Amino acid sequence: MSGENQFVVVANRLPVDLTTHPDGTEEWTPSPGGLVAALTPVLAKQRGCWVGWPGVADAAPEPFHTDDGVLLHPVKLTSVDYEEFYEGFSNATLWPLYHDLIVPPEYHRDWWESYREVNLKFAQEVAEVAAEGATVWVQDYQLQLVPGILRQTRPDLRIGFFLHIPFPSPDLFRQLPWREEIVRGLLGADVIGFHLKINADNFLTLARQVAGDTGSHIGQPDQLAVEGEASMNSITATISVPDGREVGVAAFPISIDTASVIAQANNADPASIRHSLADTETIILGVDRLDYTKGILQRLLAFEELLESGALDPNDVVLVQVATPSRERIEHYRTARHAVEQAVGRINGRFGSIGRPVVHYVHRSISKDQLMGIYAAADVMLITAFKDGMNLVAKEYVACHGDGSGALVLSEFAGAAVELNQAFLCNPHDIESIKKQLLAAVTELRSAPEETRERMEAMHQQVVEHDVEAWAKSFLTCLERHA
Ligand code: ADQ
Repeated sequence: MSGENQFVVVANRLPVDLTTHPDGTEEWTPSPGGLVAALTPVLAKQRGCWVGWPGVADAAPEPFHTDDGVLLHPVKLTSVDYEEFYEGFSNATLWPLYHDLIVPPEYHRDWWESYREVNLKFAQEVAEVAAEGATVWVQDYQLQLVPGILRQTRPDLRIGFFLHIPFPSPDLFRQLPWREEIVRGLLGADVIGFHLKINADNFLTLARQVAGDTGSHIGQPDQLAVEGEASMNSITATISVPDGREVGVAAFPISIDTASVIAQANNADPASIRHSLADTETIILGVDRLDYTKGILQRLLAFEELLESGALDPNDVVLVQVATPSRERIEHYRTARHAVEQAVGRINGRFGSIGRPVVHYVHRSISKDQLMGIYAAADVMLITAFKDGMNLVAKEYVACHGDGSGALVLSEFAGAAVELNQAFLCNPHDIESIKKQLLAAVTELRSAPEETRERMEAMHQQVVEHDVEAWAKSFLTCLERHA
């Protein structure tokens, strides 16, 4: 069983969602999130095949080509798959576990069974479309068993795996009742990539524990042997597995399509956005999927306290919060949204005036052009994620400020803080730290703009030199050399 495609990406979601309108007509719209933003330009360049779910349960559209020449190959998920595999095991078990238990993960055997079955389904679809000897790049936490299944069914393939979210410390990961199966699934790949060295180190430590190399042995002795230390963009650490392969493990920090973000920002009209915000002196911006990991409430509370104490004047600051709807049927997401919307209402009630809210809240997806315009108009980007694999929003913002304008307040716990370390770094678990760094950014912009300019120029240079094409090339070159 093999197909014709030499390069296949498999991800939970296709880069487009199938939307059915009330009159029954169907339309494909871009799907949200960082993985799609990063991989779309890579696939277009390779003219590859993208295997993924079309965003609605029980739909099985035919494969088709995009305008960029990418073949989209939809995988059908039933509504039970959606509940148990997607909302359940992926987003209520793995997501909180991998984000350091910001909310408690739930462990249910039914969800695990569904995760296994759906991973099998994805692997079967890949096996059908991938040519003999093709390169298959498996994406993210929803599909961690796919490398292992493909290794069994299609040993001819070259298999890479990339995790877009953090990999937790082994002490947390060990909570997972199906920890050994997940590790074995990942070890089906030739190369396993993470954003940061710390994530790769966590995985290597875990593999040592599975192998029984340490005091805290977690499974059957598995004839694994771990060699070397993880590094960035090259394979210097390997895990020997029982079938004789050496699996490479490394960090590959993801990035954005910097040139196209810059082009979109250059076409934007930030003056008209500023004007629609009453030409307020300082525009502060938040852009996130509405997810409890992103710390949106904490940022609103910090802003509120700065208004309350008089450190910020509601006449010359405004906070724009774009919060894209996400995973809305999961309880912790509904609770997070409720808390955010309550805070927005309260802050506007306390500090806004008629026709002049102090917080502008948008709870929907907006076009990339609009988003780039808002980035370009914003004076301060405020990112307060409790934990984030990378955070592409931070990189998009600095890409839009090649003129050195603007300031970035960035959580220490976002992967992006490793590369964008000239930002005003804050601890989102500490409201005083968010307040301090937000105020420092606003004050420096107003009183020492040349210093803010230096920071922004350095960060802009970083994203110009390290774009998503470089990221993909780095991963795929390692995969080619190592497999
Ligand atoms: P996400 O958690 O989705 O990604 P992020 O990296 O910030 O987070 O990417 C969000 C993307 O969605 C950005 O490209 C942004 O422009 C876009 N976006 C957000 N709100 C939008 C809106 N309202 N309208 C249109 N577009 C919007 C996951 C991980 C991250 C990791 C990425 C990539 O959680 O840590 O950086 O994958 O690996």
